[in-house]
Amino acid sequence: MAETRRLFFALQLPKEVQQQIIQWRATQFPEETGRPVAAENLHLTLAFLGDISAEKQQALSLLAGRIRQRGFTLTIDDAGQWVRSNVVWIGPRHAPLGLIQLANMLRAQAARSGCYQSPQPFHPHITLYRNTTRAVAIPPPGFRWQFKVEAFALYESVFKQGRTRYQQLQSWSLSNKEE
Ligand code: 2AM
Repeated sequence: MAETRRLFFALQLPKEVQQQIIQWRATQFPEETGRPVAAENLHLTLAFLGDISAEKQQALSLLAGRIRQRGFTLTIDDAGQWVRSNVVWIGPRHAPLGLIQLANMLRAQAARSGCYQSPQPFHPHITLYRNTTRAVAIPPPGFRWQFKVEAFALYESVFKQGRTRYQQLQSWSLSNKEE
């Protein structure tokens, strides 16, 4: 069988925002909340591709490189828990149009290339904890991180020595002018 890799398109968070989020997380949630996602793994998924071949990866990279879109500002000011997938997340209360357009484009390209896409609407989020088996108290509104998004990237999910790491394989700039 041809070798496959587990891939997804995502936005990387600025390093300082990753650090601020994990510091805030430590003050807001008790230790038993779940399995915390490591700072360097915090990201916002745009389109999940699943386990795909090198050929399909190449085709999807080519299509991603043809996307012409301006950058946008992202504000992270919402949080919640999904009981079905056992995660606690943060995300934007109002997703910018640029984010929705980018994710929809990548998801449509993925679907046309045969990568299953969930029929659920895109809900932009950054997973903070996994394996949250109990109800978690969500911090009240008031927290906020804001940053410019000027690129998106293709990541591989690598599981090694009991740990998952998201490795950036390729990235594309969004045009400099903000929308
Ligand atoms: P999650 O954080 O909500 O679990 C790498 O695994 C990234 O792809 C994560 O952001 C994860 O989202 C997302 N992901 C994993 N499996 C997925 C699936 N079946 N459908 C959509 N996104 C998925």
